[in-house]
Amino acid sequence: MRKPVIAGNWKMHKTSAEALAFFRALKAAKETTDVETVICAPFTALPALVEAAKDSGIGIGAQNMHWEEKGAFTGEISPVMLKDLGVQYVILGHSERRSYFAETDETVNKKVHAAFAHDLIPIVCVGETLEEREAGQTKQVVGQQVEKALAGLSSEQVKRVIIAYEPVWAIGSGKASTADDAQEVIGFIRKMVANQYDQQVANEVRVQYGGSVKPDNIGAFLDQPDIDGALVGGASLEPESFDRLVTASV
Ligand code: G2H
Repeated sequence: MRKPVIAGNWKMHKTSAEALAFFRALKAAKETTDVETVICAPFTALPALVEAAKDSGIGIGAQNMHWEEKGAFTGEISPVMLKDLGVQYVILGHSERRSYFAETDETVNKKVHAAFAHDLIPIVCVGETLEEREAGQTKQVVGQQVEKALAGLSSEQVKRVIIAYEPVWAIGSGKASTADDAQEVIGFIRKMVANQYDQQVANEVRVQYGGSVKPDNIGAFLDQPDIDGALVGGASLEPESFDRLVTASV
């Protein structure tokens, strides 16, 4: 049985004070143990959130990191620095990073390895653009992203990865994928993992859907056999809404 993961991706929203106010107002997310809940916040809000979330059962994640431990990389944050803060998760390869900050499958793969080297759980984002979908290339594109992101990982590591399938056209657009379409792609991802590793690894790896998930559509995604939760942007910014996402996932 795979435990669903609901992860909020706050993107470039909230100061430390706003993050703390959000955290204090959470209710259901602090009470449930049936769903793994994670908040991925801007770097600057992470220390306050990690402190506030101690013993709450809610995990805290970053939204990116460099793959090197240290060095001349102005403006970057390393896995060692995240670990030092007490962060447990890190989003890697989000489509906004791929399209605005030149993230590639190769850099995502380096970061995934670095995450495991420092005991951070990677939430690896993949997804096709509208153009690719309309050209019938969804599975080819997503398959290649998954294969390259996971290259060189052991079976035990792949079991711990969280993959987030986020069709680019559904992100922040208010136009979510249908649950059936998301299931088709996520089922395909799981089959790919079974072919490349084995059925047991495929049974354990968790694959989320992301892209315009809201409290009133999350249930349809979680009813699908292969969808193990959601990576949520806009609807994760208000505590009431985050609580409703978690409640709807139990
Ligand atoms: C996709 C998602 C969060 P939103 O980026 O990763 O954002 O839920 O706002 O579409």
